[in-house]
Amino acid sequence: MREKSLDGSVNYLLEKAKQKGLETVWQRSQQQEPRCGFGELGICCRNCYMGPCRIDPFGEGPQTGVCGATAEIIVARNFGRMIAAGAAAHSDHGRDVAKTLLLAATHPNSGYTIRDTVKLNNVAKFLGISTENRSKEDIAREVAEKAIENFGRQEGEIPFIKLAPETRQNTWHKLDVVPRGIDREIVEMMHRTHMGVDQDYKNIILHGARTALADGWGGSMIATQLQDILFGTPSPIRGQVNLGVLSEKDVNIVVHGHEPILSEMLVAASRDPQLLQLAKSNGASGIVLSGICCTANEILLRHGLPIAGNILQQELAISTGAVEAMVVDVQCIMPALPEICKCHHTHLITTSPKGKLPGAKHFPFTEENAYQVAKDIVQDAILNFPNRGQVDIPKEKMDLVAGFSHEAITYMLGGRFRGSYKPLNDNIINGRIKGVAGVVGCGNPKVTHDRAHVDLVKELIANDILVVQTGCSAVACGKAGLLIPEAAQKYAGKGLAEVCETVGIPPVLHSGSCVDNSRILVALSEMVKSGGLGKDISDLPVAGAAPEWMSEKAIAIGHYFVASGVFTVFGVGLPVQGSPVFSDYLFKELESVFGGMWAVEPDPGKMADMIIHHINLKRKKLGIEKGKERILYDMDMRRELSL
Ligand code: SF4
Ligand code: MSK
Repeated sequence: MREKSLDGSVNYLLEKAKQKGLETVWQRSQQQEPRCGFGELGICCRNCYMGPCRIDPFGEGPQTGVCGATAEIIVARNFGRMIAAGAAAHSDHGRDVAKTLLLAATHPNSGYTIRDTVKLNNVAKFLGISTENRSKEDIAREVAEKAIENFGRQEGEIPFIKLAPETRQNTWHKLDVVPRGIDREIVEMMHRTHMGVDQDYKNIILHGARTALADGWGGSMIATQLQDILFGTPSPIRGQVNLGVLSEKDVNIVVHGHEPILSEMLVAASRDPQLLQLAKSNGASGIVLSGICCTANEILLRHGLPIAGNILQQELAISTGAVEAMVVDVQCIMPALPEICKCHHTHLITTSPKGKLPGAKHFPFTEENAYQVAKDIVQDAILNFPNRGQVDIPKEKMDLVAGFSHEAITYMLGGRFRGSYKPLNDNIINGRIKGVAGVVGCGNPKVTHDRAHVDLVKELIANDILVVQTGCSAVACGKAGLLIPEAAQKYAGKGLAEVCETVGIPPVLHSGSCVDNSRILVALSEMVKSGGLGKDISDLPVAGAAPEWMSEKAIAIGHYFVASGVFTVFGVGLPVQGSPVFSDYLFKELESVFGGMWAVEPDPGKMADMIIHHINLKRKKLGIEKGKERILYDMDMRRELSL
């Protein structure tokens, strides 16, 4: 039988859960076998009630739905709706961050402050907002208002596309896919895919690009940029990862979901002296705040707080019996959590009006009452500590370094005065680094947990490809010990290891949460602007991958990478394969439209081969396939240059 996880702590707790008769995502996944083939291939439609309809993939049964929709129309509509849902999730996150920035700017007692004024000024200047002789609050107010405008705008263009190289912007203009307003593109996708509207799969996927770009260069970009202003731009920081970060002697609060608006306040509340005293008087040594999923990445990047695990570990964290409260907001929270909490003392706490769970305690969290609610939640967890029963925390935990924002990478590569991507480009040109791959995305119980992430990344770095990560993929590789500088010597090829050692970075850079994929877009744009590697993102020797994806957000991310010119490979499978016409379009023809295209390959070894082949092809096109022997600038030489 296929092993459930690469992670020993997961296999251990799964065995324990089985003995206790607890059900987890793995059992439920097995119960779904054999899965509906029509659904897996994307060829079922229930967009109207003349259906549901399905296409026979073997060509013997119906080849159209009742309305006459063909396989390619059905698949394209389903794909378009996944993009819309993913873009909506990221963008609604961005909207809440923009509203929080506005609150911080206009209500000094809200508990939120503006931590990064350098970033505030940079974003303000980019948006054409004057910063001369103005208070940071005044500037932040205008930045927030301008950001909020992007959601409801009907005409015009979202401003952040101007961060992309000019050639890329021209492609988008020619194709007429520059997003106007974020909400507008999502609504239009839902309209186009309603029964009887857009019947041209190529046209649907073009609007899919506009919708996805509204996420990557819009909603997600706003979330990342404004979170940095509010909570600080990440820079390299040490932390720890895996279920072993849960503490036997402390109150464990696990925060799970996506938006740092909540977790930042919980961080502050967990350090409140009165609450720490209360923890002690209830028999605990202190309070440990850790995270699951992208909220975990947010608190790690900005505070060095530990990560308990990625998406598939949410139930297992509770099954340790050591979690007093799991506090959730939005996205990736399994509806199964209340059931597993019933067998333990853990309080499941919801906080968002958008995400409630029957059986959970609800603490209504608004940006205006944030700190008080965070304190109430921490107090609730502390008072639950004496109810703890038997505790079984696996030993596994691993050190990691995270926090590689675009700004941090610039600084590390070029120093304070000459920060730029030029040293990276130089090392790509001289062949020490062959290229860059973004490896991101979720976990999926259909495949061995963490294995595809780790195997793929190991093979890429062994072949001198620098890896940039976000989301649950970064957590998987963190657990496997790939996010420490020492990993360069152990796993990376000679050239990459040399560069990592000189600069002092791991061969795998953790850049943040799912919305922080926008950091990768900015990094790619900077690589183009730094020169020597072509004029467009599609010229760069780079690729993207989501080896264990499951979320609609991953589809939106995949499509904005493709529309930005990046070759992007997904593992597990893709619900488009029921239409050979549509699959051919995504996997072959789309490259002639965007310079980037989709691919699907569940085997991580083959996925690595595809990425390496693609990167080599791009190197050849750039005329750098052999790599010119260039001087590698070490820190001293760069310092000299800066003087
Ligand atoms: Fe069937 Fe067409 Fe209705 Fe879809 S939109 S359910 S294919 S009739
Ligand atoms: S949390 S979207 S499972 S990466 Fe961003 Fe992880 Fe995927 Fe959720």
